[in-house]
Amino acid sequence: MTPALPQFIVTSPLDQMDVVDRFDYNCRSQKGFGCMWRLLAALSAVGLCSIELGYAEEISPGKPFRDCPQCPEMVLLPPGWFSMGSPETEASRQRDEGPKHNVVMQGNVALGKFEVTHHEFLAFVTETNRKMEPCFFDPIFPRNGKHPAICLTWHDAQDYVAWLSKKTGHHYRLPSEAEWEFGARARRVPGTYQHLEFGVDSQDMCSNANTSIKDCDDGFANTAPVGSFPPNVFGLHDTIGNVWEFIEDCPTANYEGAPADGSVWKGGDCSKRVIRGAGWINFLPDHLRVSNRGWLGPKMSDVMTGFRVARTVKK
Ligand SMILES: [Ca+2]
Ligand SMILES: [Ca+2]
Repeated sequence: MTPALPQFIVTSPLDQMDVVDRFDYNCRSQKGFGCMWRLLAALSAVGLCSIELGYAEEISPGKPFRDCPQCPEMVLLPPGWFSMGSPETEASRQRDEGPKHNVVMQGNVALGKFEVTHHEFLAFVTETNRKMEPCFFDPIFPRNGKHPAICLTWHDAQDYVAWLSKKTGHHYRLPSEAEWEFGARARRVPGTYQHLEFGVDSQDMCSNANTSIKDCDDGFANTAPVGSFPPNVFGLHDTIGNVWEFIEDCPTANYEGAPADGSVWKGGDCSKRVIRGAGWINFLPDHLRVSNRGWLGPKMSDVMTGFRVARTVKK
């Protein structure tokens, strides 16, 4: 019988020292196998060892998978908790980013490793003979099939995930806002600022994300092929920059009453939908902070907004 997944606690953004510190704290009053299991799970979460996590499907954090040849590549997020939102002292902070609150993630959601590409979305458009805006086929700048899909609406994204679910038999959907922020907060370099994925240094951002920062050159004037920049600790690319990403949730005035379990918040102004992560057209520091929340009408589309998929993983 596979032991139940231990409830270890890591912070996200996380690094190896975070995990070791938390392990020490969690195990201070425990001894024996339970404590060792916590350590193995913690080390597995940061890629230092591999253990069977007890999922009904053979999926584990850090190992990308794909459910069909046309499907987006996915990465399972590890269990853990994080502090969602921004502190009141953060530069350019907006009121809808608070209050900061802890969110516990159960390790049962995978996110797209990349933003959905034009080629991936085109498979859906072609198979279903879907009518799209001309801009979807011919944007105002050069791009190829590996660039993120743009000029699509939140409803287009919803129909795409429904198509994926029917094709694969798995539950594809858009990420909740908490799932997206948890995935985006996994910093790549230990020691960088916790409220940003990469830090506030322009060169650091330029080396890790496609934006419109003016004082350095990230190599891309418009969208970039997905995965042109390094992944974060969870293995996700382009959470910050490249294109804004549609979220399942509706915008809210603040986080008062927000769920603490990573689920979609059933409320807010559903004449709009949340978008996160900013894009190739944005500058530091306002929109490129990982806490920043944007919105777009569900029937609106533009050359700056795309999405990444989420998929529920059975445990
Ligand atoms: Ca750029
Ligand atoms: Ca993005």
